[in-house]
Amino acid sequence: MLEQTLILIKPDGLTKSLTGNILTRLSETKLEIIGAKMVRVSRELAVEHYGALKDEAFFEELISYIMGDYHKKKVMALVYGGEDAIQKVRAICGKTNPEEADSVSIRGAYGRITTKGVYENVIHASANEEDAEREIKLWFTPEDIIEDIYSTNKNEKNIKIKEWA
Ligand code: DAT
Ligand code: MG
Repeated sequence: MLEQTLILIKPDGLTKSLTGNILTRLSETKLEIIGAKMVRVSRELAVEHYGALKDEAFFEELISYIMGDYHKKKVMALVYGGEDAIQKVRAICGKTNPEEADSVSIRGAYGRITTKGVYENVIHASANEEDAEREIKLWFTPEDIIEDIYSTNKNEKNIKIKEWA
């Protein structure tokens, strides 16, 4: 099935200069990059993204980690699209726990668990279709993405946006 999936190169991935390595690994999937940007993650965005985990003991550490409190304060957000994009990307990322992830997967090769118990697993990838749609709509506007799979509305309102001076 034609799908889109959200990928985040997390702050540890950027601090460790792994962007090139991770994008090279992802290119093995033969999927297309259809959106890409650098994001400074606000607490609101972090909490919304990981909302399903809010009752977990590790939640606050997870929010600090994705906001870049332990690394560079930035994340690279990408949307990849193509046949079975969600599973193809998840497979190459490896398991959530970097110690359990296959050692040739991205998380297995580059991730670690800190002494505080934070899974620094360098990459996020949407887990299923429902998460993918929610996450893509959270991190990107339709204008940021070069191929629509979700329906959009034409905005007739005159919204103030920043423009180059
Ligand atoms: P995934 O990122 O593989 O979709 P998830 O959605 O269950 O995994 O969890 C989101 C993130 O939360 C995960 O990338 C790392 C962190 N996390 C999950 N389980 C954890 C645990 N038991 N201890 C510490 N961090 C955990
Ligand atoms: Mg998940």
